[in-house]
Amino acid sequence: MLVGDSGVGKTCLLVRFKDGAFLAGTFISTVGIDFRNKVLDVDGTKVKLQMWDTAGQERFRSVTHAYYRDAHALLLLYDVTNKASFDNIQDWLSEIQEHAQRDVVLMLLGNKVDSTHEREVKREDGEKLAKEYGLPFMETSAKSGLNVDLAFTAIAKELKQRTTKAPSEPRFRLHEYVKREGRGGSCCRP
Ligand SMILES: Nc1nc2c(ncn2[C@@H]2O[C@H](COP(=O)(O)OP(=O)(O)OP(=O)(O)O)[C@@H](O)[C@H]2O)c(=O)[nH]1
Ligand SMILES: [Mg+2]
Repeated sequence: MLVGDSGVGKTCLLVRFKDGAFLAGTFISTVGIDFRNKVLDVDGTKVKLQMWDTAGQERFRSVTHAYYRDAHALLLLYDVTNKASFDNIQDWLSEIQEHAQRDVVLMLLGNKVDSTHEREVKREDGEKLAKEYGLPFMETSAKSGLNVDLAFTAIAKELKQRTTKAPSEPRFRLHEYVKREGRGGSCCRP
């Protein structure tokens, strides 16, 4: 399930992952909740992801609350070109704490990193917040596709191992995977 302020790019991120395209043009705000499916091959096993795209607008909050309880994973988004969406992450985390399962897989994403000139939230600030709450974190772009497949694949891997892992298999480590595979880091990747 994707959550976060209206306009941060939840629908675009999902469309990028599902169809490999970017919805340019006018912004059509999601009403209530939309469902999309995609079957992924995760290490040789087919995993069907049912993805719930929620409306960020306040007036739909009571509709979306009802879905938290059934979500196995949450992608919490902010927009790196909109400081307010980042400041609201704490409120979203409270919502999640109140409505979601305690063991829900949670990941923080800073979207729209392609808009370098309009950036208002530094990568380090995202990292710091994620660390504070113990969340895996990545910066993404629905426009360029940066880290989009990776975010969903990481979630799929984590969910798959939660349901099917044999005791002899090495444990999948979501934090480390995201850190290792994520692009656009301060280290050596472009
Ligand atoms: N530059 C850039 N623009 C983006 C990106 N992702 C989304 N946008 C733009 O941001 C606007 C909002 O995107 P949506 O995906 O519809 O936002 P949302 O989070 O689904 O909003 P709600 O449905 O209202 O909650 C659109 O005009 C998109 O074109 C991105 O990665 N880069
Ligand atoms: Mg939307």
